[in-house]
Amino acid sequence: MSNELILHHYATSPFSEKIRLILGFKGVAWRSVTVPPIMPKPDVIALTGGYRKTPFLQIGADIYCDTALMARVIEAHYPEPSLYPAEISGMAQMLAQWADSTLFWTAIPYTAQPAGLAALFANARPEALKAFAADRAPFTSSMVRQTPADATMALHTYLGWLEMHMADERDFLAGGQASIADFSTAHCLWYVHRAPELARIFGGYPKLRAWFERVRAFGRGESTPMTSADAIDVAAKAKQHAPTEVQAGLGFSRGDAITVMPTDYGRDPVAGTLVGLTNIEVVIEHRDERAGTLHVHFPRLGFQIRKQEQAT
Ligand SMILES: N[C@@H](CCC(=O)N[C@@H](CS)C(=O)NCC(=O)O)C(=O)O
Repeated sequence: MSNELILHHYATSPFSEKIRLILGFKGVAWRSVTVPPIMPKPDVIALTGGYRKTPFLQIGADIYCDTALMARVIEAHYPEPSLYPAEISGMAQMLAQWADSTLFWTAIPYTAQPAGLAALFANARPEALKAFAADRAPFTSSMVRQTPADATMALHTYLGWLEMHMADERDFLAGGQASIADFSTAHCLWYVHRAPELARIFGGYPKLRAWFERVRAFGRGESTPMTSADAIDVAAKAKQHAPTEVQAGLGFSRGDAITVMPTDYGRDPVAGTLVGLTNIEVVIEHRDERAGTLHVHFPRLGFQIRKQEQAT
C-alpha cells in the first residue's frame, strides 16, 4: 500500500525512539527500514536528496524530515489520541522544543562519559567506534560540547525542574493528557537509561521515573521490516504527492531553485525546486534515478531557505 508509514531509523537513535513511541501512542502499524548510523548512506540520500539525519518518514514519494514535522504528519493521518490537545498545545510545543534541543544536547554529552560509552558501545569493534567518532565530529562542529562535569550539573538541574513541574501529581508533562512534550522529553531520558550506571542519576526523581514508565507503556506500535531497496521502489511507483501550497508573502515562489538547511547542527544544505511553503513546512522537489520524483518536506522553523544562487 503506498500510503503506509515507512519509518527510516536505527535502534539506538533517540529521535527515532521519539517517533516509535508516538506510533505506539497512536496505535499505528508501520514499516521499518533500518538505516546506517554513519555516512555513507546512499539509499537515504536517494530519498532525501542530501538530508542525512535520522529518522525520516516516507509516505509513498513524500519524505518528511525532522521529528517536529513528522509528528505533525502522523497527527494529520491519525488525529486520535492527539499529540496537541487544544488546551495545552502551546505549552506542550514549547516544552517539546526545549527538550529536543537543550535537554537532548545535555543527555548526549552526559552519556558520552566512559561509563556510558562502555555500556552503549559494549559490542562495538574499536574500528567501528573510531568511524563513529570521525563521522560525528564534523556533524556537531558548530556546537560547543558540554564536558561531563557541565552535562552532569545541567542534567541534574533539568531533572530537578521536571520533578518540580510534576509536584502537582500530573500524569503527563503538559497536564493530565499525554502530548508532544512527553515524547520529546522521553527520548532524551531513554538514551541515558540505556547506560545503567549513568541512569542512577534518575534515583532522586521519583515522579519523573513514574512518568517515564507511563510514557514507555505506550509501546512502539506494530512494525514490519522493509528493505531500503523496497522503500525506494515504493517511492518510484507512487502515483501522486501530498498536496502542497506556496503561500504568498513568505519570500519565495513556486519553482524557485532553493537550498534548505538545518540551522543547528548537521548543516548539510539540500537543493531542489520549491513546491511548498507555509509557516509550517518547506517542500522541495528532488529527482533521483532510482526513486523517481520525490517531494522532500522540512519544518520551516529551524531551517534556513536560500535561493540557490545565494547559497555558498
Ligand atoms: N532535529 C532532528 C534531530 C535528528 C538527529 O539529530 N538525529 C540524530 C540521531 S538521534 C542523527 O541524525 N545522527 C546522525 C545520523 O544518524 O546520521 C529531528 O528532530 O529529527
